[in-house]
Amino acid sequence: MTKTGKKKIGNKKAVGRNIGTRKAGMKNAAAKNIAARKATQNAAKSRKVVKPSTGTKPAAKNSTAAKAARPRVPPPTTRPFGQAGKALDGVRILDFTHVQSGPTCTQLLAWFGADVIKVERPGVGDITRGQLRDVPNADSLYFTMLNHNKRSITIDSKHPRGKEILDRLVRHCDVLVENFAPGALDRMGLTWKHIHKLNPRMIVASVKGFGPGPYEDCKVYENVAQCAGGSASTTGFRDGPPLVTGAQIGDSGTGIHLALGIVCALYQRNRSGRGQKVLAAMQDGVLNLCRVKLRDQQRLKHGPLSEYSQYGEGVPFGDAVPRAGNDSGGGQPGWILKCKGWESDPDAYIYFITQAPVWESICDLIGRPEWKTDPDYATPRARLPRLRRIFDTIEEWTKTRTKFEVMDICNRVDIPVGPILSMKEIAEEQSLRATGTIVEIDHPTRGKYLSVGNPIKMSDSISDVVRSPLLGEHTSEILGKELGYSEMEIAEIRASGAITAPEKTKAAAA
Ligand code: CAO
Repeated sequence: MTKTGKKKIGNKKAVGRNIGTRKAGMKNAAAKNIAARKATQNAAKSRKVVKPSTGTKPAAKNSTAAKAARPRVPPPTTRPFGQAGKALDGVRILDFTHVQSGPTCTQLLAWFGADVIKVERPGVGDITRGQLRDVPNADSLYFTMLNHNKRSITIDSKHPRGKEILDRLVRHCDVLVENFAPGALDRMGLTWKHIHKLNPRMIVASVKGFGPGPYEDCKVYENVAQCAGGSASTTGFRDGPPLVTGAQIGDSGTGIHLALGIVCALYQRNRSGRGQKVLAAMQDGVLNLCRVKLRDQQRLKHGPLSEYSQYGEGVPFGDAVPRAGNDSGGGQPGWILKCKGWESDPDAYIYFITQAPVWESICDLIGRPEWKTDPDYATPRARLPRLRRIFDTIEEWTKTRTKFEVMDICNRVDIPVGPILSMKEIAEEQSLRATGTIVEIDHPTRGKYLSVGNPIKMSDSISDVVRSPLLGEHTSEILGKELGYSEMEIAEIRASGAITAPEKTKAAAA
């Protein structure tokens, strides 16, 4: 516990948690959440508008000139916190995405209030609906967790009437988002030229595996991108093979990049009136997230990378950035250390950073006060060749405490540490529930499940998580209400096979 009685996770950040005191953690976190919301509300109420200086004598109060000079800033909303509408209200997305990268992007936009219309192949839908299924005949978690807050319409994009509906949707929407294999959108007839002719304001946003170049025609999945973007070669241990990471930096990471590109294109459209193409290549997205390793690649020319533990171990560097195990990516050495129970619990570990400003506290904590003045240990530079010995010594101490005890003790004296939380622990973490980062969703065919809510919190655009749509759930609604087809026309379209599964697909799916 801290002096104020709040539990902390990570340096300085107060977040309720800890298996043993989970309920208290939840109460603290929930109370904190409510208090933060109230504080923001009050701040909004008392916010003063600073008038720009005109350089002339201020006009008399309440004069017509003074009123005209007042900047037109809407008053703070009187609606309940976060209910003043959503950031992307009014933006319509024609969502042609599938699998993970594209759906991550459109789900984010939907959380911010965009109307996302997901187009799916009749009878089949996004392939992930049926992949990694845990509940028979229900949409998989793979699908449901990536497609919240969207509507689903089924359209055969290669059927003449399907093409006609798509043309109407292009006219109706602001953004088309897709992550098909290269060339697939063009083969559907939805070339940039065709789209731009129908709707010059439309933004066409794509995820592809690679940008223009030798690999531009390749199909790409997550791990291919992690390897081609430089992540795998720099992940893992020096004496082992390259490793991919569990964080989906290729798929979800690129989806997030694309979402930013779309919002920027919408902003630019306000000035230019035109749509534009937005491309996020997975290789580029991964590399962007690995930029510190390209930094290190260039530093190599000027000498060994002294913060990598191989430096202290006397292992020479080659001509490319090596895998650095659990070395800290920044200038403060860190490592993963065993905690009490590590023999049976694969996650009884903690990340421990020997941050220079708190070195003396670390020495006291681990019973090595003499290291505070010993010239071999007293300075960061002196410690670099001795990191292995230092971490082994710290580990002797961490092994006597649980990871949560280590965290509590270290945070009291500002030592940055992080427990290795299992997915089970995260799923049970009440403070994440209180902030809406972990949410429980009810689904008509699969029942209740946990999902990750919007990790980006905005005070005026709260993201409620709405269950993912069933395949084609909104087909009639979109055709009728959005696109203006009459009931008779919808019946004709249905009979044409443009929005329904061909008989053989139905039979195969059954
Ligand atoms: N009606 C009719 N046809 C449809 C349709 C619809 N509503 N929706 C899709 N299709 C068709 C496409 O037109 C395409 O047909 P053609 O090949 O005849 O043009 C076909 O379905 C398959 O599209 P695809 O090639 O994109 O799909 P795939 O399963 O073969 O490949 C993937 C999947 C992900 C490798 C590929 O889409 C890709 O490389 N995408 C770009 C990179 C990316 O986003 N990767 C991340 C995926 S998440 O891990």
